[in-house]
Amino acid sequence: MAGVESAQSDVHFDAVVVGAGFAGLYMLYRLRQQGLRVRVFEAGTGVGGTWYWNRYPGARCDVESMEYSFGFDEELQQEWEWRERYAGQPEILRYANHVADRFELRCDIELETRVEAAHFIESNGIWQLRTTSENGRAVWTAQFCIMATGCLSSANTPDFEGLGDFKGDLLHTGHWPKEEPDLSDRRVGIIGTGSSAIQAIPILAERCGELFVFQRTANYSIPARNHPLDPEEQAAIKATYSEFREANKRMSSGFGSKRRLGDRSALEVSGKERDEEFEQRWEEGGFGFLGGYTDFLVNEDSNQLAAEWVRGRIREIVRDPQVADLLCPEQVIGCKRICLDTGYFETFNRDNVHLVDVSGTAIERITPRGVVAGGRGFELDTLILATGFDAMTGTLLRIDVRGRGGRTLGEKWEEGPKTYLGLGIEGFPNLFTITGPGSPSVLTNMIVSIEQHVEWIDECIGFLRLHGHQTIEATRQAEEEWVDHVNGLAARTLYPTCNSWYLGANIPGKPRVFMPHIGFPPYVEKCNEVASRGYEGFELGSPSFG
Ligand code: NA7
Repeated sequence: MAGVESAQSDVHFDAVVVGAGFAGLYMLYRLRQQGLRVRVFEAGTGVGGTWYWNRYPGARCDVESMEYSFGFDEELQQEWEWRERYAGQPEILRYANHVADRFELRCDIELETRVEAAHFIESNGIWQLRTTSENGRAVWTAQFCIMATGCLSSANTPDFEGLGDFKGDLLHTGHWPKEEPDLSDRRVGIIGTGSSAIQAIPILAERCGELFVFQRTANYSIPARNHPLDPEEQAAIKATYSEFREANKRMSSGFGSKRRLGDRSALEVSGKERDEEFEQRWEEGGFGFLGGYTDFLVNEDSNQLAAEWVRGRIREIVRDPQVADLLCPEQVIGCKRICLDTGYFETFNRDNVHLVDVSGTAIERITPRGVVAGGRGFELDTLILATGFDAMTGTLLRIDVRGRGGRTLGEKWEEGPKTYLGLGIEGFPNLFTITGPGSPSVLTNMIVSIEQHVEWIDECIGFLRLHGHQTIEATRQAEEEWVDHVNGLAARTLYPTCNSWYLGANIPGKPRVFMPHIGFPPYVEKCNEVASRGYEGFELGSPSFG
């Protein structure tokens, strides 16, 4: 990037943060507390990250609101009143804005500013970033570059033949317009049946004329049983909020400590006992459904018992047996992230909802007037892509990130992402990734993982400054061992058995590598150990950079 290298820096900061979602907001807050000059760049017109972009009808968090919220500030967690068991997108976005206002963060955030490139300049050991905004291009420099770019922030638009020719309204759940599109009496098609589609479909079906759901893979979904939060229940949690947060951090996924966890294999109990357990958990709703037994994600026989039980429920709910069959997933349950819904399967009993199976035939092409699939044409006024994200690495790789010797991150990650702890990358000194690949991130309550990473990075930078180190960089050996460790954990589970976005399998050509680290508590222990040993596995540069 000779252009950037030769360009004059507009302003120099101690640290730049890319993204103003929850990770970027908290990172800014922490670094400012230790006196750093920080600038955050955000492509959106507002803060909130994933909750800014994903405003499709029905968008809702699948982790309960009393848990999916910051715990770093006692006053903040006491004053904010959540309205529902699972908060909807508008409420979470209000919360993100409240955090930005409450801690006066906005003055250090550049909105509508996209980071195009981030290059490490070896001669003076700084990062140089190129941004574009309405005001044109700008160049910034900083000692530390922190990627708070989120795990699900690069929307995936499949390369459907003829997509550009479609004459109706084309929407993507991950880039939903701020002004709600009018769907009344319209013929609407939605491609995809992942979490976004499963949340949106029941609402779209009520709003539109006819709804055509193009399904490639049926998905498991458990009722969310969302409901207004009982003020007494909320007050009870708040009375011992810190203890509640700590209990959640001891859970493998960083949430769900309220729910009872089973301590046996599903194969060790009678069919009757298992049915009762499933029934009770189905009625409770939420991810706790798979918590009754210990081995669903490691033992295929055990997994099949849960999978078959859910398929039974789908067949009970959906009146047309052929439609019900198509809606019954075949893969391991929990292998793809389980969805939580409100009336998803029931929606297929409506006369205006049509399920189109594209598992064998694929979407053939998009025409100016609709979709052709399985040799049939479907005329549509609106086409919605609910086709997910280039998860965990997509956003980082869309930025022209270059480390030592001008090596691009794309080159470094050609065979899949390689990081140390999901926090640092060999060859990219002073670059941190919040909830990067190789960390628990998407297998946990994201806010808990964000807090843990932000605090670790903040303390690390504090340590470097205190001891006069100019740089920190993961060693190749530590990184290789970490990648092997993360792969090894996944290989012992059923996760690699299906085409999930955890594996990158939803994106054609993406290396098939299981990206998140399984298990939050041992991960945190490792991070703390690394720090307490003077950042073991990292090389710390001396004050005179060379
Ligand atoms: P997901 O879960 O990745 O779902 C995307 C859906 O789109 C899924 O059903 C895909 O089918 C389908 N898809 C993707 N590409 C195609 C093509 N080319 N043809 C047909 N169908 C396609 O994304 P979401 O946005 O729903 O959810 C992402 C996460 O956000 C979710 O896990 C929560 O954590 C929140 P496939 O299954 O690949 O056959």
